[in-house]
Amino acid sequence: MPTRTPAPPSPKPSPRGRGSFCRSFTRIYRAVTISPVHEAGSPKRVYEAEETMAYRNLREFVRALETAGELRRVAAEVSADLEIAHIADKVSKAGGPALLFENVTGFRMPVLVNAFGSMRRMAMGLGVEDIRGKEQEIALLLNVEFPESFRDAIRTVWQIAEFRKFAPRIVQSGPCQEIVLRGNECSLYRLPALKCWPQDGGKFLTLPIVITKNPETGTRNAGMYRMQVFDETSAGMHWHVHHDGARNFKLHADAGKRMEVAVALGGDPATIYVATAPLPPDMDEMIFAGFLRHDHVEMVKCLTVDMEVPAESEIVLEGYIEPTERRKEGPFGDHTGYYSSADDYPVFHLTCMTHRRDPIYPATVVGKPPMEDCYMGKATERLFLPLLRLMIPELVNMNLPMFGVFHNFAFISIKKSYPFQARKVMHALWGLGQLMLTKFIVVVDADVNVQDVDEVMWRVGANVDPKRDTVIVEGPVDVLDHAAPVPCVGSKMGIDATRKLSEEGHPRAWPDDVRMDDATIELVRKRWKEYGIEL
Ligand SMILES: Cc1cc2nc3c(=O)[nH]c(=O)nc-3n(C[C@H](O)[C@H](O)[C@H](O)COP(=O)(O)O)c2cc1C
Ligand SMILES: [Mn+2]
Repeated sequence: MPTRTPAPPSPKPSPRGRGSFCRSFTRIYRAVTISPVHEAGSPKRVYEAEETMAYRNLREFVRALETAGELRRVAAEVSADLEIAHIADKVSKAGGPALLFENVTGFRMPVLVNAFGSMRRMAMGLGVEDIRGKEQEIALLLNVEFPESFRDAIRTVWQIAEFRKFAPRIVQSGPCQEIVLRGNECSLYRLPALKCWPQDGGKFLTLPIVITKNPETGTRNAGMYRMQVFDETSAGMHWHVHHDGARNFKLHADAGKRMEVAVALGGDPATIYVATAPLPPDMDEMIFAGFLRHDHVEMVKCLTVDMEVPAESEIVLEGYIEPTERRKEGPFGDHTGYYSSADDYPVFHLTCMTHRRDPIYPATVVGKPPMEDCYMGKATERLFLPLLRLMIPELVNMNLPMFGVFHNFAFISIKKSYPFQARKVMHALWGLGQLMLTKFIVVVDADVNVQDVDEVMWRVGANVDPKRDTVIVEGPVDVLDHAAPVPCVGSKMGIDATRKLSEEGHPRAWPDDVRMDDATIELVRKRWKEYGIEL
């Protein structure tokens, strides 16, 4: 086991030497005109995408966080066994900063947690001050829905070609391979993996970018799946059956083939984020990372497997999974706020470990929401909304509230123009990627602010006749849903809280919302000072 050194390294300046806050790519988009789909009918508005900045690697992001007052270095000696997790939980719940633990008992590597643990830090990770900047950029890219002219359509195709331009680039060498460990030297015990909660089955890698390939097409997939450290060279691979990693594994296993896997720890923040993003199967997350960064992700070839990893990763684990081998993984204090119980999962075998000379070990701690993963989920809510509008044009807005841990609740607003349209939208969502797992979908009208949970619940209370306006379906549910009687199989509820039409079984007139008239609002506004009331 490596010995601890008193002064773990601060991140060094980027090797490219483009200034202290090296921007690997800076680009100001021209002012462009978009017609936001969710405001159909409103005048066209000019959208000027903000200047975007990509980080080259994790250490550059750490430095930017520190400069922005968003990171605290902890010099006191702390244990990777529960202590870091409890500190992270307290800080996360208090809305505190990212934490870099520089002195972890028994380890040389500093441990970074909570780097994405606020909307600001999540946005910073994607190179913007506000995540809505990225949402609009994607809306613009995908503005294929109602191209108003042939020119619009051409522009769209061009923009999608632009997207594909950001495929990763293979480079000959990368800092993630500065140190190469094979044979006896190669051990998972070198990593300060965290034990997060008292009943956890062991120590887990909690922020790994797990890279696999579809054996038939060769397409790469990057997904984030926790890995339980079993011993020096093996770890559990906790990919849920509904996720692409599991799908790629099944393709190997069905053919009786051993599967090669590469795991990257660290990398630039966009590359870490995309491993959590629910892209359709067979879409390489690294292209999406390139798009988000406005720059290619550079990848290097692994040394013992035929895979590539982001060259700027902090640490890389190379290995394989046998088609039939399974081992009990868990329990694990999960992001639902409950323990997920132990179950059989495939086993990753380590063949080689490479890392930077002075690696930072990235981790996250999940538990009762809100925690760091919730901000990553919120980024997904924003970035994927424009994509959903391509398939569900009446969709106005979406709130996946943090307390719903992304598969329990979706609050959806729609522009309703025909009977049972809310139901059509529910079924569409239950048919779309990971949204298929949503346990409760609440649909409201376009004028309701779905981000205001009180308002949504007020409309549910007021607008729903439970017998008429709810629908219960059966289907696949999240692996982590412990309320489902059978794992992965259960029921889901849709609640239609829109104004009802007569064809929907509501022959009575629907009342108007209580609202003041414009003349009185204006009168009161003008006379406000006279009243002497301070608000
Ligand atoms: C911190 C964190 C931990 C996660 N852990 C797991 C996990 O252990 N297993 C899993 O299947 N998904 C996990 N996820 C969710 C997946 O990363 C996410 O659904 C992703 O879209 C899967 O990618 P894929 O569709 O390419 O497989 C986790 C997400 C986050 C943010
Ligand atoms: Mn995927």
